[in-house]
Amino acid sequence: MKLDEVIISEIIIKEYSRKLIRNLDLDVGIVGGGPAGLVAGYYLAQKGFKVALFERKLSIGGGMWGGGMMFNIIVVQENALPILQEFNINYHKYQDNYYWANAVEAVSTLTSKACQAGLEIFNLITVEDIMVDQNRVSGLVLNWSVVEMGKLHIDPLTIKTRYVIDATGHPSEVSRIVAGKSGISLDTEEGIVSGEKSMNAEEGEHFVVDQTREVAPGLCVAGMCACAVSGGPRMGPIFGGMFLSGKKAAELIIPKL
Ligand code: 48H
Repeated sequence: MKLDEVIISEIIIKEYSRKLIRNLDLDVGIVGGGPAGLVAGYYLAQKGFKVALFERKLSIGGGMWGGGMMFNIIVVQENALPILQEFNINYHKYQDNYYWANAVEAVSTLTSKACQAGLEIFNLITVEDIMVDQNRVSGLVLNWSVVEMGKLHIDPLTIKTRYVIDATGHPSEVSRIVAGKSGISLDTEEGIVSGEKSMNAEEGEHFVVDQTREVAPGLCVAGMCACAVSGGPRMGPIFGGMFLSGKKAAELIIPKL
């Protein structure tokens, strides 16, 4: 049978529109498709929650593709190995407590397993604002990333969420929006994003997991964003803390849904 170009277009337009409509009202909306967001999405989807992840860029994976300084190897410490095992990501021992994995395999496998668990991923979409209802974060305001890049004056669309996970990494974009314009103070000393501190791998890796928490009603932070919001150190290209933080975010939210 001859292939019809218009049917191909029709499938894409209809099925993407259906996917978008299915996700207008979510249990959890995750902002950012780095390691923390992907791991959180996997564990939430696996438990059957309606969860979608929005990523500004074309590619999912955030800062993990490039390992350290574009050497595409990641380092993972012992206590995060169960997560690599859960995803079936290969790893190798370097010495006690230092393991390494292929960054490309890690990103692609996390992404694949999260999709297969039921996480809906929307790339090329930027979260530009949030919705607030009765002093609680209640939704996300979305626009195409090219609208932002092209500085086009085009109004966004919105989706409802019971919880939002800010997994936007170093810039902690959603938390900054909440602190800056929603009228809700963050649960930090100053009520705003405290700001990330200089590098300390040992402290940073503990801090990121400890400070994965609900920082405002309806808003949980995970990954590098948790360090930035609560004022912890960065840790460089060791990724165990990002994986553990993503898992903790899912575990914190699940009993509240
Ligand atoms: C849609 C957005 C928006 C937005 C940002 O940076 P990431 O990889 O974040 P984590 O926390 O999962 O992992 C951090 C890790 O990659 C890292 O940078 C480490 C360990 N650094 C240590 C150090 O010392 O430097 O991913 C965040 C993602 C990115 O892909 C952004 O494009 C995306 O979030 N994003 N997506 N709407 N408003 N803001």
